[in-house]
Amino acid sequence: MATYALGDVQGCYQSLRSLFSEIQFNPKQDYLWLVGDVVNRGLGSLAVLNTLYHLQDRVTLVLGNHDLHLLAVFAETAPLNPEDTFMDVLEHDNANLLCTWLKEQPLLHYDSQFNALMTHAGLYPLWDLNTAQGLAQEVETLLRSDTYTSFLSSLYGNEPSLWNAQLTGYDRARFIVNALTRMRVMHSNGQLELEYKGNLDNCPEDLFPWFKLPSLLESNTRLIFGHWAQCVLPIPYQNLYQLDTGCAWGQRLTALRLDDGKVFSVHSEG
Ligand SMILES: [Mn+2]
Repeated sequence: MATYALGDVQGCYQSLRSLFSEIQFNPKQDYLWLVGDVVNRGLGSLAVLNTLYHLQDRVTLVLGNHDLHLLAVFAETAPLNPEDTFMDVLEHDNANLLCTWLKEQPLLHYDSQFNALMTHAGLYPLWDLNTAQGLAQEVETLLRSDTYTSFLSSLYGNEPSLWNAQLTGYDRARFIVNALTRMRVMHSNGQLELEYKGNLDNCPEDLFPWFKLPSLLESNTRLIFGHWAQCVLPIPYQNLYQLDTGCAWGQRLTALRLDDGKVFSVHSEG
């Protein structure tokens, strides 16, 4: 029995199969964690989602920005973008089943046995573990509510950019979602800059990768995330495990075996 955390799959079904083979994944014994963005960009979003749905007792998935975008498009609260590749999900008879399941997934997972925290984009520096858990639950409650389409329609936008515990309503929810699923760099005061999507070397001097600011996470807690393929870090880098190794961009799909820290990866096969 082993537990594997996988980086951003982004609809790359053949790569997922290849990684399953590499880790000799046994669905009767092993468990999978996924850092989110399981769909979009690759050509197999439906097959990936179907696979995870059928493995669901074995799967712990935190939602990424692309997963939320699929939910918003399915709910007809956001337009399909030209580069979106999840039409296969939207057009399938099981679209409702798959999207309903996806909608019930968390935005944050913490496991005390592994002392590991997983989110899509990382941990916002002004939040400790307890705070982040509570805030993620606020969004999960909205996603599971009867008014979730209204929430999804309010999701898009970069403001507010700075956390304030007094935020309320959809502004509060939008900040939480942006911090958990879209964050890459920020100003030193914690103000998110969501437009910078480049690599670490070209990061403007007045901006900092989120993990360069002092963290409120205990240093022995492992932080597992993805989202930023251009942020190339050793695995691990201190207590950070950046697992997005650019599968959607023709690079690699990576898995971390939580039990012993061994890292596996395969070349992207789309
Ligand atoms: Mn992402």
